[in-house]
Amino acid sequence: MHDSKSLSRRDFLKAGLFGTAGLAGIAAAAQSAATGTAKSPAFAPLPSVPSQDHTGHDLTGTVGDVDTSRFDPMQYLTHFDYGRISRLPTGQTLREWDITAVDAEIEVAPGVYFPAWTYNGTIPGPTLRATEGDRLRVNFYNGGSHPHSIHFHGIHLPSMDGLQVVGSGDRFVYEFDARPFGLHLYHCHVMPLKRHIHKGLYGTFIVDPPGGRAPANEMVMMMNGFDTNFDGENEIYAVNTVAFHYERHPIPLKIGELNRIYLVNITEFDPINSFHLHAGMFKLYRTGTRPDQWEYTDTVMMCQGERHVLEFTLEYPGRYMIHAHQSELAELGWLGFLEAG
Ligand SMILES: [Cu+2]
Repeated sequence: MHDSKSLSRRDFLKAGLFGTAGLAGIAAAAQSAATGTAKSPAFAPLPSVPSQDHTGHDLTGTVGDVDTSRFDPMQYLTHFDYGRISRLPTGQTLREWDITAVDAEIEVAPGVYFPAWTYNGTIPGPTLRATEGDRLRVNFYNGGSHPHSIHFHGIHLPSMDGLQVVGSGDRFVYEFDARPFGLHLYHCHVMPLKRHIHKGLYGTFIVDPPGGRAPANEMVMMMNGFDTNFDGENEIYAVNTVAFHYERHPIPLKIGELNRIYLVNITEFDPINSFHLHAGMFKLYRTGTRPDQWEYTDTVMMCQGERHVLEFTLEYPGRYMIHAHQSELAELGWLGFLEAG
């Protein structure tokens, strides 16, 4: 066992009880422990009585907030990028996007910055959305310091699959038709893959069925994690990057309205992640490719790269907890609330 592990894993977000300074202190401490250059950090011991929320849940969450002017998880949740739309001479719809790989500092918990590689400056990158049969053109520019690519899931020519390395300062145009409909994703596919993915090069890619899906309140949730001290394990987990963000800011939903979550697992280092809804059940459409096939459950386990469409309606007013059902992941940031009213 590595010394830094005992510091970096379970202790990490617990320090959040003491706010930004404590959390940053632990991050710095874990970093120095990993490099073996510094002494023990100055951080406060855990309190003997944990704080609780109004439902009686013990809270291990963070204090304060991230700078939402740079990335607002609440906005990301419901923002879909349909691209620049035009029509080809054949009548086919063309959707075009410009995507730039760029190195950036990303705030993954209040006061904790992660030296990331991103698509268009955020983690996740933009949620790209098209309809089955559209022609897609993605103008990729690698403005980052390392070689990258974009690998899209779905059916297309192998030459458009993102295995070709795009060097720093180089460009590549990915062009293919959107198929099949379902919930897909895109991510960098340059080796070492683990490193390129966990650094933040990924986003959600939705292909709608030709007739669309039933009207619903739609949300995108990418389950992700961050190895803030580069020891090969995540210290922070979240949906949509910021630990505990939807715990501090419950997602407002309407009673009786159909909700649809596009749920993607891109967590690196852990073999699985999971999603659990409290006090409700959802229809689970695996990969979103078969509207006639679903299962009815309240928990789903997902390997890295798996994604599912979840549909549900909430009957009662109040806060419904959502979290990873692996307790450790929940305690390290993957926990939030839906607020029905
Ligand atoms: Cu890369």
